[in-house]
Amino acid sequence: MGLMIRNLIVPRVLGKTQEDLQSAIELFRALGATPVHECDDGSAHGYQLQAPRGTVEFLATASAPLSDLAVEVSDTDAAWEIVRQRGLKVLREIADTPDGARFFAVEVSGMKVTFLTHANKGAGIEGSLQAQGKRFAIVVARFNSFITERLLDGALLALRQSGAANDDIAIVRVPGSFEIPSASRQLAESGKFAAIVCIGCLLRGDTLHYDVIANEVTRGVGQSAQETGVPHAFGVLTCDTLEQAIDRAGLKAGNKGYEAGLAAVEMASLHDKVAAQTASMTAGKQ
Ligand code: DLZ
Repeated sequence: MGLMIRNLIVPRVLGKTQEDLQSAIELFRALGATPVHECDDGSAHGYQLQAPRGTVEFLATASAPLSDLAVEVSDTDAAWEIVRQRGLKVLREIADTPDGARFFAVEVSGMKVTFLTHANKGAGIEGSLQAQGKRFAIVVARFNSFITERLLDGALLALRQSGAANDDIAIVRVPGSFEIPSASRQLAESGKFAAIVCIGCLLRGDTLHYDVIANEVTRGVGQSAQETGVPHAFGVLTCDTLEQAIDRAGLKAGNKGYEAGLAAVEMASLHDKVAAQTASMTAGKQ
């Protein structure tokens, strides 16, 4: 007969009017759910959201379940931040369970929802794209500013979309890519920034010493990252032609400044997580 089941839809009544659905819809969209279907048969209005995976769980228990809905997330702490910003009623504070899961529970539109991450099964630590409360510096070369200003726009967009406040983003301009490492090193050594985004554009046609400069900038930025411990994202284009650079600054090949901005946010988050994880490891073991 083949695969008969296509989808599991769990209807939940959250109120009598469409307004009663709003806070739940907004929360789930903020967490990445995609709206897939909206229906109205005159007596009910339905708004269907889709997550990458859905499972149904049948429970055998003497006690009532804690929640009406359980949502598995990739990062419980990041979801907790999103939920807290909305001032929802907290039913259970974020905590670890004895079997290694991490969870919390809130009430949204009268619905009790548990958010959880299952016990780490060796998947490893991963940074999240949460930049709230963190300070970032962007070092941008003026040389080939036609390109680097577009990369800067991309980096700013990535930082803001990840939650960084405008006041927490410092933009530092340097003459050319060659100057990026020394400026980023000074910023990193200040200890004020969670990560540095380096932006430049080297064109082979523009510089006789293209390879030498490209190698030096890459080495200098890497060295600054390794010796200061502050993550540096590399948004320095090394291209043969202007056309290639234009493609990488917002046209065919995306915007490398945007990608560098996201990498900076992720690495800043990972930096904190690794520090927290290693600090909590049992002393004396290696
Ligand atoms: C001098 C120079 C040249 C020829 N080409 C580039 C380039 O393609 N991209 C870039 O970012 N900078 C270039 N520069 C400037 C050098 O990076 C540096 O600013 C100057 O040599 C002054 O130290």
